[in-house]
Amino acid sequence: MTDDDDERMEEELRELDAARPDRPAPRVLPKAGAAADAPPKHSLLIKLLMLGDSGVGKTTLLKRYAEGKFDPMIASTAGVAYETQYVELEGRNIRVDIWDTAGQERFHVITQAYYAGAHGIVLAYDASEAGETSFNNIRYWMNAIREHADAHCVKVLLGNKVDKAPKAISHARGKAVADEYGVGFFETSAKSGANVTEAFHSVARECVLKALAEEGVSVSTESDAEVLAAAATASKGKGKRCAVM
Ligand SMILES: Nc1nc2c(ncn2[C@@H]2O[C@H](COP(=O)(O)OP(=O)(O)O)[C@@H](O)[C@H]2O)c(=O)[nH]1
Ligand SMILES: [Mg+2]
Repeated sequence: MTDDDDERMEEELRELDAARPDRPAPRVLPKAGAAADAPPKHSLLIKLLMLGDSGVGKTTLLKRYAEGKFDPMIASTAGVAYETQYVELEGRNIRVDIWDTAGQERFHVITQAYYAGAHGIVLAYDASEAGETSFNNIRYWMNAIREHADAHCVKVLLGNKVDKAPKAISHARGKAVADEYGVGFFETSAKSGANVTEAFHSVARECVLKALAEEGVSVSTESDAEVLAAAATASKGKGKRCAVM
């Protein structure tokens, strides 16, 4: 790397730093149809984080989830740093804030502040032919998560761009890595929309169940009860990881 490269990188990092989640959150505009200045009431706030190599489709996935559309021009824009969704999960109105790494991942220098307070992490790789490196880097990201994020943070692995042929990373390979790390796994396409909502809701729901377990709220179905019991055991003696409001 030349001094020029160093300077350019530092400059770019300074700009990217402005989008860090520990900065005051930008005002969230109400979705179409919602009354201005009246965002839906929520009883739980969940913070999710998008991680993975540059180009795997994090920003596009977030756009697809939050706005229901595929925007092929997204890479040429500054990107979205933050999206808010209001969803009903487990009978509660949940506010889900999703932070996008907005370029930092190119330098693999995502700061600890970025991970701080995240209840859930959506880690993505590109399952198409161009994505082999992003798949191999899952280990790098898992190590970074172990180092910087809360130990009980919920994680989900996404093999994205499954619409794109030829596919290079099979479902079995993706699932094997997810199982190795004990995290959920979805094959997604931000282009077709396949599994995108399911993936985000799965991680958000697990965060909600953990939060409710910490509140001591009981739930009805057996599988929920199991998740709650596991979450309660895991969280014994730990601080709250979901803001209960
Ligand atoms: N075919 C296909 N292209 C995608 C998909 N998701 C993202 N892309 C494209 O991949 C490129 C990188 O996406 P972007 O969201 O900027 O990736 P990021 O760097 O991880 O945020 C863009 O050209 C997207 O249009 C997908 O599911 N299928
Ligand atoms: Mg991006």
